[in-house]
Amino acid sequence: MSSNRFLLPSVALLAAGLLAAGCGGSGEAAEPVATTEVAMVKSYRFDPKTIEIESGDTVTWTNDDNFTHTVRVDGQEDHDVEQGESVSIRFDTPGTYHYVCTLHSKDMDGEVIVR
Ligand SMILES: [Cu+2]
Repeated sequence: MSSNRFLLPSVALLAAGLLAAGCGGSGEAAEPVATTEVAMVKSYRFDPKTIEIESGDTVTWTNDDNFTHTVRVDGQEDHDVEQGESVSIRFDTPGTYHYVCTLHSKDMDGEVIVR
């Protein structure tokens, strides 16, 4: 599932994330994970919350929770994802893409960083 190809370069990012978490208090550290698979896990979370992909990659979100969720990348259409279903979105342009579940937007959001 998740590739380890960015493991070594991520060490510095991880340390920075831990420092930021220590200072900020609220909100979890969200160091990017190099993967194209995101699960909607119990309950009301995208896991991992921040991912890093290459341009042209397709990200698949799979709903492993007991509720219907959605994936809406900012500025794009909303996709309903029922329990056990998944949705795939291709990213061709480098950038940072924020997305939410529009049903639970206060709890469920994440980011796709396209290199
Ligand atoms: Cu949701």
